[in-house]
Amino acid sequence: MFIDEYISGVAPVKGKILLVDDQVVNIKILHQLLQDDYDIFMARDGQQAIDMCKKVNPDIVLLDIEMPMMNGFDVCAHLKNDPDTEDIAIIFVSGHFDEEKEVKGFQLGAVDFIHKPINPVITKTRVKNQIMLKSQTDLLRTIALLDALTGVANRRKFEQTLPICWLQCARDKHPLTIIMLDIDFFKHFNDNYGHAEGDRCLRIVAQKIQDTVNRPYDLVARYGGEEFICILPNTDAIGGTYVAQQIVDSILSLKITHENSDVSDFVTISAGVATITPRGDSSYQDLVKAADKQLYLSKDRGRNRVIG
Ligand code: GH3
Ligand code: MG
Ligand code: MG
Ligand code: MG
Ligand code: MG
Repeated sequence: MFIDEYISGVAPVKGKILLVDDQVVNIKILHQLLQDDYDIFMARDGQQAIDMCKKVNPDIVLLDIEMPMMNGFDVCAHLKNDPDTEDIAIIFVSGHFDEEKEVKGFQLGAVDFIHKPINPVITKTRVKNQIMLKSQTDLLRTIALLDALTGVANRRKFEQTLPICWLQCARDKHPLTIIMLDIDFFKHFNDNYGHAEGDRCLRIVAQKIQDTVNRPYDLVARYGGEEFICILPNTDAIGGTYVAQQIVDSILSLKITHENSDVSDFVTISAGVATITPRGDSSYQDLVKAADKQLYLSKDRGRNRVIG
C-alpha cells in the first residue's frame, strides 16, 4: 500500500475506548456519552481490563482508580510494562481532585485525568484530543517505516527487524535467510525511458516482490535505490533459494519492456541468498554481507538469476 492510500485508508477508522470501573453506573454514564463517536469496550475489574487491552488493543483506557483487588494504578503500571500495551493512552477517572494521586498517575504514564462527577464537555474534549493525538502518532510511526516511493518497508524498518529475527531464530535454533535483490541495468532503463518511468518500474517491481514473499512474518524492504532485501525467518537455504527464484521469475513475467538491457527484452532482477542458523560466533551483519556477495556473483554470472 502506498502512503497516500494508507493515510486516506486510516482516517475514517473509529477510535476504540475501553471503560474500566467497578461501578456499573459509572460505566453507563461514560458509555452514553461516548458511544456515538467511538467503539466502546467495558471491563469491571483490573484483570479484565488487562485482558481486554491485549484482546482489542484500544486507543484509550478510561480507568477508574478505586477498584477492589487490583486498583487503577496497578493496572496502569501493568499496561505500561508490557510492550504489547504500552502505547495505549490511559486517562484516569478519579473521584475528586487529589494532587498526590494525580502526580502518581502521571508518573505511572497516564496522559490525563478526568474527575467525577463526569462533566460531559470536559470528558468528550479530553477523549477527543487524546484520540487525535494517538491516531496521528500511530500514523507517523507507520509512515516512518515505509518507503515513500514503493510502499514496501524502508531501510529503517529492515534495520529494526533484522536483530529481532536474529534473536528469535537463535533462541529457536531455526535458520534465517536473507535475499538481496538488485534490478539489472536499471541505469540504462532510466537513461532510455526517463526517471518517472524508472520510478513507476520500481513501484511495480516492489509490489511484485511483496506479493511473492507473503508469509506474515517475512519482510520485504527497499534497501537502496533499485535494491531490495527480504528477511525470511525459519527458512533454510533450499527454501530461501526457492523463494528467490520465484521472485526472479515473477519479475521477468511482468514483461516490463527494457530495450537497453543486455540480459533480456524485459526488466530482470538478480538475487543473492544467504542462510544461517544464528549462533554466538556469527552476526547478522555477516549474513547481510554474505547475501550481498552472492548477489555480486549473480551479476557476474549473467544476471537474472539466483546464487545461493
Ligand atoms: P546492475 O545490473 O549492475 O545492477 O546495473 P544498474 O544499472 O542497475 O546499476 P547501477 O548501480 O549502475 O545503477 C542503478 C540505477 O538505479 C542508477 C539510478 O539512477 C537508479 N535509481 C536508483 N534509485 C532510483 C529511484 O528512486 N528512481 C529511479 N527512477 N531510479 C533510481
Ligand atoms: Mg471504583
Ligand atoms: Mg544497485
Ligand atoms: Mg550497482
Ligand atoms: Mg542494478
